[in-house]
Amino acid sequence: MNLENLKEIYFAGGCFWGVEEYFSRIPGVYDAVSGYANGNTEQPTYEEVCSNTTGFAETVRVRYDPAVVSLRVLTGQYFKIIDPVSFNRQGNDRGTQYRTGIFYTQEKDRSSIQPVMNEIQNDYSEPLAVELAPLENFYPAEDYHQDYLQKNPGGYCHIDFSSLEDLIVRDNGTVGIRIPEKKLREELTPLQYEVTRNAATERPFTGEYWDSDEPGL
Ligand code: MHO
Repeated sequence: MNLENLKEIYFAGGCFWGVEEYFSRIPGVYDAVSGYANGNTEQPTYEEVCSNTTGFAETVRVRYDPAVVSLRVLTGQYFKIIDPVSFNRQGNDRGTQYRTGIFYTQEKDRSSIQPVMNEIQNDYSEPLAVELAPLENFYPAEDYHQDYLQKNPGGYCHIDFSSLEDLIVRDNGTVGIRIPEKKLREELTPLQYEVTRNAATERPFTGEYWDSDEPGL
C-alpha cells in the first residue's frame, strides 16, 4: 500500500473503543485512531470531553486505501453499527460526546456519503440523526484509549461485530458488501439492480454484490 494514496474519513458512533476496533478489522483500512472531533476547545482531555461542555464527539479517524475499499462501503458499514435515528444516544451512552456524525476533509466525499444516507433514509419514517459535516478539528485521544479493546479484551463495547461478515473481498482484491438476494430483488430499484449486475462480471446477477463503486471514488 502506498501511504501517499491513503484517504481519511471520521466516524462518530458512540464510545470510540468499539468503533475503532470495528473499522480496524475492515480490509483496506490502514489504521483507525480514537479521538475527539468538532469541539470548541483545543487539546481536550477525556475528562473535559465527558463534562459535555466542550462540544466534542468521540470520533474515529479511519485511514484507508481507496483502491481496496470505497468510502461508500465504509459508510454502509458505519450505518450497521449505529442507531441511525438516535442522534445522541448509542448503546448505554448518551449526550453530545456520543452523538453520531460523519466528518469529512474533502467536500467531494459528500457525494459518496450522501447517496448511502439517502438509501438508509428510505428505511425510516423519521429523519436520520446523523450529522454529515466538514471536520473542524480532531485531537487523538490519550494513549490508553488507543487499541483499547486489544489491550482490554472483554472491555466495554456497544458494538456488534457480526456485520463484518457482510463484507466480501472480490477476486481483484476490492471490498464489497454482500446482501441477501431477496433484499436485492424486493428493495433495490431497477437501476441499482442493473448497475450491480453489469458492473461485476457481465454474467447474470448472482445476488452476491451490493457495492458497485469504482474503487478510488
Ligand atoms: N460507558 C463507557 C464509555 C467509555 S467511552 C470511552 C464507560 O463509561 O466506560 O466513552
